[in-house]
Amino acid sequence: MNNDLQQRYTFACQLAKEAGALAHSYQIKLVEEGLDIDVKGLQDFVSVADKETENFIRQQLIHHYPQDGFLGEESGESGSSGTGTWVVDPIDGTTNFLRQQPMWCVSIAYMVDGEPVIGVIYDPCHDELFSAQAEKGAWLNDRPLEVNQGDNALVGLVNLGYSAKMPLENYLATMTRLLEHGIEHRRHGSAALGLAHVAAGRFDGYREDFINAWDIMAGIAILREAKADVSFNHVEGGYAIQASIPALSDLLKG
Ligand code: LIP
Repeated sequence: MNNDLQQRYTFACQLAKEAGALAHSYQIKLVEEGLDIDVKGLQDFVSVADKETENFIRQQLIHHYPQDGFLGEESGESGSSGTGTWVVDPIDGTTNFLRQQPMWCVSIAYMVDGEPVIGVIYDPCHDELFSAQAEKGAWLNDRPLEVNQGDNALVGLVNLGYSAKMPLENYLATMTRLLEHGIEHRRHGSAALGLAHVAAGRFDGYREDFINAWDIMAGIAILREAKADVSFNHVEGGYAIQASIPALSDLLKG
């Protein structure tokens, strides 16, 4: 299985970059030609770019790994998960993408027995590939990643996500608690990229109280290999996620 996992990891890294180039080409066309956009819900959009990028990823995976299952944000579940399941968000940070902003990425995870064992997050706007394979370390392009293991976060900066599916009070309480402890926050609108940036040391933590599997599973695989504190649990219809340097875990959790 390890050899198969290594082959899947190498394949997923290349696939994420190809899919990222395709999505980026749509974003460039967006400026000149516009895109058909559907509204899935409050602040929840999907465009032909999301659908075509996910279709490209799914077709490549079905061709090379027909025995694997697939779960994508736009097309749902397909195939059997006898060996494992690919979990894909073709464009995470869709709202940013559609407003021609750079904070978006392609997120591809491979899960076995309910656990992410491969995580690949590609940011085409900065040509940054965040990746990990279980027990093989986390990487940003060719640089190994490990989060700050110290017990004093010199300058605390966290990235928060918000979903209208959770009470606004929870989000406001988290922001208030952090600010009262002198911890600054940002909100970029891409969970996958936010999680990858924690692994890269650009943030000390990420928290979102309602999120989907395709937004977080690649980031969880990467953060575990980067020795972050990672916790995620089922909530009705999705997950809650928190990941941070050890020094911030308790404060971020509240
Ligand atoms: C987004 C997440 C973000 C969340 C947004 C949205 P999408 O994913 O990455 O963290 O707050 O509501 O779910 O829709 O851009 O793939």
